[in-house]
Amino acid sequence: MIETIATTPFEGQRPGTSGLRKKTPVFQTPGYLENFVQSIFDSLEGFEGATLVLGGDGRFFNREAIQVVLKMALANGFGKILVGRGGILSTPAASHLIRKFSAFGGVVLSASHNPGGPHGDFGIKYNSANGGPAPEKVTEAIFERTKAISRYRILQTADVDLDRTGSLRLGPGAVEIIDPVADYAQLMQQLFDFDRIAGLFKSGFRLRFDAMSAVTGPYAARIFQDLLGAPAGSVLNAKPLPDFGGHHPDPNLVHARHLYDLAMTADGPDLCAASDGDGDRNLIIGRGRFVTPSDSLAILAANAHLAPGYAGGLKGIARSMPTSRAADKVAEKLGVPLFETPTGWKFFGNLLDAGLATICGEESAGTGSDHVREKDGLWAILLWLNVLAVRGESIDAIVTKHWADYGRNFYARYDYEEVEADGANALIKALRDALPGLKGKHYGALRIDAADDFAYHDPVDGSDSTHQGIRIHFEDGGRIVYRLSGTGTAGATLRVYIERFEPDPARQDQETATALGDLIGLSNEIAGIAKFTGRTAPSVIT
Ligand code: VG1
Ligand code: CO
Repeated sequence: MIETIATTPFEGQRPGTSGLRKKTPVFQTPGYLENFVQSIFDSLEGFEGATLVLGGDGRFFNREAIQVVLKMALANGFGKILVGRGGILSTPAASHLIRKFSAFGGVVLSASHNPGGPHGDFGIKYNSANGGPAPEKVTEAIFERTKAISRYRILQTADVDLDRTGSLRLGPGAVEIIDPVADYAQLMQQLFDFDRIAGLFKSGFRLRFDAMSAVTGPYAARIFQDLLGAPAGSVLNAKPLPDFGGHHPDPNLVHARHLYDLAMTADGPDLCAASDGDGDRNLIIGRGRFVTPSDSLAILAANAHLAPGYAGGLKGIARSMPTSRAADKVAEKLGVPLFETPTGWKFFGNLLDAGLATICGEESAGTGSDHVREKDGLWAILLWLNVLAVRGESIDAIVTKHWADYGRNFYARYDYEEVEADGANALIKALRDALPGLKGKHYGALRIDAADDFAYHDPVDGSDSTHQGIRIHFEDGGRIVYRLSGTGTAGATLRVYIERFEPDPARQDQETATALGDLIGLSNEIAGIAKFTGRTAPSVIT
């Protein structure tokens, strides 16, 4: 039976960079999840009888939320809900299923790389029929709706057994529970040379992939160990746990430090890798060589043609604005366009749909291609494996050769987490106000060449997104970017992105902190970080 339940709006249900993210107890507030889900459905048109893909990263409250969303989706008129067994779907796998089964869209429950658990974070986002995160036009409509909502619809029925695959009728529609891995694994087999990669493992190549007790475990175990023959033990923490086993599933040098330490030992694995809570990020560390996500994007773009799925070459490369410009050099050499978009995968969707770009990436450990409409952690690792299998060289050798050919973009991101929102907003405002006077200013040997507040004009749908981050360019090719995070759930997080180009191979092996030293100091001076935030050091450097 379909029930209509009266409700009143909750404040602050505005989706950020990637959906709505809040502390778990907020989502557990009666009506909170329901209001947002109803607002999604109220903002969509024409889904009567259509299919909705539904899954999440397995974190605490995932199963309960899955039950609510599927009962609401059926009550609102969807015909069929395709759910990953156990409520599990990685973000890229959900994107693939939406496309493969021509679903109307999908709901992904995840707070990605944020910690889970009763005191951690929870999140939800809507993806459109192309498999990608809903564009700003839709997320803003959802937000408007949350402010006016007065009722939601839900099916009154017993919970569905999420652990048994198969179809069942439920109320006016149907639910189908599917293996979360099978379709995704099949797609990977189409894109990459699995025989060749299996040969690499047979020859003794050693991989350590840490699923961090989050969603990628079942995918990685099936693909790396069962299909490609990597020995048991290659995949660590493979069981998704509601609290991620206490791990913070953010694949960076802080939370995956143990992988870095392992990769830096003389007899360490050839490749250490990890993904995040929902499986869309990737960390790549070769023996003796950490690969920055920006470099990884550039190197994968330069070598993608070595994998069967990209043998025809790339149509274009897209990167988010703060991502280093290493990929620009590759696009230039390949003679393909380079697109610079605001932060967040939703801005790549149009470019991919229109066939303008093939590979996309972000400095935040996100890389992907037109195979889905999300970034894809395991895809990036498989493309690396395919490249390694063909080239027969180490990661270190491939990276250093790439720098010698294209130059090196030294790069670091400084995050000042959970600072007071007022101070952070004031800092950005002060920078914005100072912009007109910055050009031509000298700081020691450095001179500002250009400075602006990044705005993006989407070449496909003509939409404009303004205030996407303060960019300061220096005459020698260096750059500092400032923006506020749109994924946090407490206070504000200031991100400072620092980059310098080094064309001379003799100077490419410096420590990043040394190569960027003067710019790092300057990033404080120009923005008054200590003054506005009270912080003299970042919380995390990646
Ligand atoms: C961060 C990253 C951004 C990424 C987003 C979602 O956003 O900087 O590049 O797309 O997270 O990633 P922000 O607004 O906090 O800087 V995921 O893996 O959390 O869905
Ligand atoms: Co993620």
